[in-house]
Amino acid sequence: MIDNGHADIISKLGGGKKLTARLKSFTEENINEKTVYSWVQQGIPDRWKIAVARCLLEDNIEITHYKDLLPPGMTIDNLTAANNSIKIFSDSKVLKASEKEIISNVDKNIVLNIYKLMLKIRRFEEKVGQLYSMGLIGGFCHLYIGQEGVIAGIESFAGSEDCFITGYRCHAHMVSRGEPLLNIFCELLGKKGGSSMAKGGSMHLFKSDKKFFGGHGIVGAQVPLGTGIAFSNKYLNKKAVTFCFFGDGAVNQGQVYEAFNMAALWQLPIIYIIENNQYGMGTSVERASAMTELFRRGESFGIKGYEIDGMDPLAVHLLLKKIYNQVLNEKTGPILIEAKTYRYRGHSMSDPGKYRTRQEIQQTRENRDPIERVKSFLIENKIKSEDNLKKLDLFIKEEVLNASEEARDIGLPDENTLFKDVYDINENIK
Ligand SMILES: Cc1ncc(C[n+]2csc(CCOP(=O)(O)OP(=O)(O)O)c2C)c(N)n1
Ligand SMILES: [Mg+2]
Repeated sequence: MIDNGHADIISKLGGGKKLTARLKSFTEENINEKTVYSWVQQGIPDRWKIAVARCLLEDNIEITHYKDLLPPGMTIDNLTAANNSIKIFSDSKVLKASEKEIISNVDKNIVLNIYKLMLKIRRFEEKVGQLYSMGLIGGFCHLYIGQEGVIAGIESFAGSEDCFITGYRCHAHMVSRGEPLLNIFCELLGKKGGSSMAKGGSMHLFKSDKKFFGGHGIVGAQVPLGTGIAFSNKYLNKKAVTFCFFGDGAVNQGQVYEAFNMAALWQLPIIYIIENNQYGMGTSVERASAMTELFRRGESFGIKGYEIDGMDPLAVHLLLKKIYNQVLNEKTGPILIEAKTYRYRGHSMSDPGKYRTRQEIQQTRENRDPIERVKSFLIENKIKSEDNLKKLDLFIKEEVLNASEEARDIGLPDENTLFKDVYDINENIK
């Protein structure tokens, strides 16, 4: 019987004290006993109804009489089905690692490798920016400067069989997969020896033998494509995780959710990584997204989500490595990561940048820069001296400069390769 209060339900669930503890463990909310007791008279408020319905369900208590516990559109069948397969309450959460945890758990060589990779990416991208300004690179060009911590943290534990796919901001992913800088410069400059035979350019870097599947210009398209790669790995019994990167703008594309559904349904080995740099082409997340906790966007498919500070590459290494191992070995199915990051340069090289202040960029650079962060870690923990790190920077700068000079001296591709590998609707692939 239901009147205004829910005394009956609360007593069936063992009383207010027991129910309070149970709701706390479900939801991590600090609900107090007095509040739960007040429901005896006042009824259970809407926001707690599903949690209570779930308790009834778990205790095999008939809930048909308590239909008013369910929100509009939800039937008892829905609830039962959800309880048997996916969780109603996602375990999505924000991940954090303290300096102490990092010091005791991350190997020094890994810290150094992460630093080297980030520096290589940054110096490479700075050079690309220069070459673009000199008119040597055609088409669109999107730099990754500021976001290096995300890819470097992930690359530090990824295996050579794991697959990577991203959007058009893809130079860093190609560098991190180990493609020689010379080949990437050649691709950007449209020269012979370019990674995509000089036909892809900045947005379409691709190297399947390094398990890097692009470089895609259509916002969000990499999500169903990456999901397909993960499907293939599962179908062929390959032990590999797919890392599928996309932006905070792409997360609002419909195709992302179609892909999430399939990935969850088929329990595919994929980690989706939203690189939330806070802006699309010029629109902030707050202006573009109705729900800004992007790591929770997979919840309705039962995909667990985690937010992480993408400007803290050592935390990315430590915390995501555990999740990666679960996906790889325990076959947990898809996971969604939101890496909070920031790009210092414009959306592309032709962005006037009027949608944010210089001060915002400067403050992020000064306080959150991933390279400076790891540099301080290396020095403070006496892994490398400041002098050592200066030398390393000079070495990397020279490596980048040499590759770029060499690429500039290389000729254009032969004319007869121009139409090779190009899809022709009449003659298929030439
Ligand atoms: C389907 C589609 N719509 C629009 C565009 C134009 N466009 C290119 S990049 C971009 C913003 C994407 O932002 P985000 O996903 O946050 O990635 P970011 O550039 O920040 O890395 C838009 C709207 C496109 N390329 N494809
Ligand atoms: Mg963005």
